[in-house]
Amino acid sequence: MENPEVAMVFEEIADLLEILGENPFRVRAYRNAARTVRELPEPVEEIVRNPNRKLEDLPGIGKDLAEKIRIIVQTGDHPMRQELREKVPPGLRELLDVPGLGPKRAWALYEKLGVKSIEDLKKAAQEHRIQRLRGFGAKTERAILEALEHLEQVQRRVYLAEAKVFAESVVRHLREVPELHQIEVAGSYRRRKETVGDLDVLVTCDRSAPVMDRLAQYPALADVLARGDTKMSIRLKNGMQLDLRVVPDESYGAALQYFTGSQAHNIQIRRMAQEKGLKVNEYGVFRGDKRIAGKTEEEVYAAVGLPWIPPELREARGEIEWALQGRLPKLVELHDIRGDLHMHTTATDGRASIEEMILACKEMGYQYMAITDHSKRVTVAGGLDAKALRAHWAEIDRIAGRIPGITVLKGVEMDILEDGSMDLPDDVVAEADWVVASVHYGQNQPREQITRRILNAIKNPYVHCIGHPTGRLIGKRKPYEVDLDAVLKAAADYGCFLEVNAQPSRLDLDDVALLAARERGVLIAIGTDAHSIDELRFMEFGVYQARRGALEAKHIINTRPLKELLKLLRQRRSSRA
Ligand code: DGT
Ligand code: CA
Ligand code: CA
Ligand code: ZN
Repeated sequence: MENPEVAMVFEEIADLLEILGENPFRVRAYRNAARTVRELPEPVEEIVRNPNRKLEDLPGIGKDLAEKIRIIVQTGDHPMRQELREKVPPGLRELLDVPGLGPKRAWALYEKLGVKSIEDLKKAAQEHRIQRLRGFGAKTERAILEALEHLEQVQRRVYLAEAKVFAESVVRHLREVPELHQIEVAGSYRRRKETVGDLDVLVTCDRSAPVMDRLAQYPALADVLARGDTKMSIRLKNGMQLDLRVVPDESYGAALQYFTGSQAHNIQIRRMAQEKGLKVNEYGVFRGDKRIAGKTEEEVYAAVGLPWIPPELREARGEIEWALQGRLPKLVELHDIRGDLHMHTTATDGRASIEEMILACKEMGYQYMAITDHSKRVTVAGGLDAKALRAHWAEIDRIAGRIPGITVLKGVEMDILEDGSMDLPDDVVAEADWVVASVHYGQNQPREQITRRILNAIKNPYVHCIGHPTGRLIGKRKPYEVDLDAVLKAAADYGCFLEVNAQPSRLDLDDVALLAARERGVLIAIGTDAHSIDELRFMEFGVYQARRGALEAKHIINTRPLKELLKLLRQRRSSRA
């Protein structure tokens, strides 16, 4: 079983318990277990199988949860989930995906209006039956309708991080077939898009039957949807579809190019080919009936007069002009990153101690890192006031002092308050090496107000960087109404940095905003916002997003050696527009 499958069992248990109004601590324990398993760098199955390893060593996993994990891995499910499912109507759980609808409200809608699904919810809202309920009102009803629209647009797509687990494991699984030659996962996955609709697996082989037989044996398979000679489609246990296509070796490059997309990029490529009297399809590049290219992608691009274009750029956003002019960017790579500039510890809502985070960052090979716990406004996360923060920084210095080989910047993620002021006085943040300022409250303010708040932070020279600048949670919460163009302009004028928050559910700024930031000359900091050791590995997803924004190492401040980074931070503090 893949880790996301195990995690999904716990997530469902947590949701169902919550709907039933169970003790929040119990609910939280299952949620944490789901998160721990989901983020493990290795299959939890292997820990179960290895007699020398103990599940109980995982953070937050006690005896009871360990036993549940063993049962899930061995049987594919847990009886507790089945028992809970009998108590809660099947459609009710999906109501939790609607922003602003907590479990209490979902249950109330079910009891009072018989709402049992997203469909029912939509109908009830359209017929204005919700606003008459106690504790709801017309405003809530409107918000629900709006949220439903947003939900429809992004539904049925999974985060890149989850797609990656299945993409890698299916490749590993199929490589066992001796008849297999080449294999690659194309489509949006190869373009490293933030969410993936389905997986497009491309193979070349001696005979397709053994490859397809092997795919039918894939452990995460739920259903075979269709099987022909050259194409097979399956559904995975997480709901994602996977299409397998078998092509001859001489067409591999052409098929890879075709199925990587994007469709918009391919349309431009085909148009260029037509102008040269050529035809491009998934079998090759043809002049008349004669195939002139197709074995490799390089060949295909060369045939239409272009250098190879990195998949992350293939979105018809100007990459073909760049390629024609020989101006393709040299995209940033994961190994260019020298430090992580956003993370939390047990001082606030992180799950690892200062020492554990430092040792883990050292393990990642970083030259430096910044610890950025929350400021006091974030009461739910135990945010720190001036006094607590100073004590925390002293503690960081003390611990970092006995761990050589990595420089630890004393930082803070300071809230930008609802009225536009900062959560900490200037004289306090002046003592920090690195200050990220973020909006966590008042996210629904009108455009002008929320924009002014962020501009205030940009104008404050003690603030180095704006964290998750649009506040979106992919598929769950829309960005703030912020005027991004004004933010980019101010960031450029004042030399303030903007973040790519690398959490798979955030990836904020997004690729389009990053392209604009690049145009404006705004420098970017990639931070994982890690709340545990394992989340430090999210850096990879931040780098993919940066690549989709055409960013090079020079556009990203945490690719710089420590000395240069510190110089940049000093420059920012002495900046005036
Ligand atoms: P997704 O799966 O929604 O995240 O996005 P993609 O880009 O993976 O799209 P998908 O799976 O429908 O198709 C994979 C690629 O195959 C797509 O990027 C371009 C190519 N492709 C698929 N269908 C067509 C088509 O009808 N016309 C053209 N030109 N290309 C297509
Ligand atoms: Ca796809
Ligand atoms: Ca597809
Ligand atoms: Zn934050």
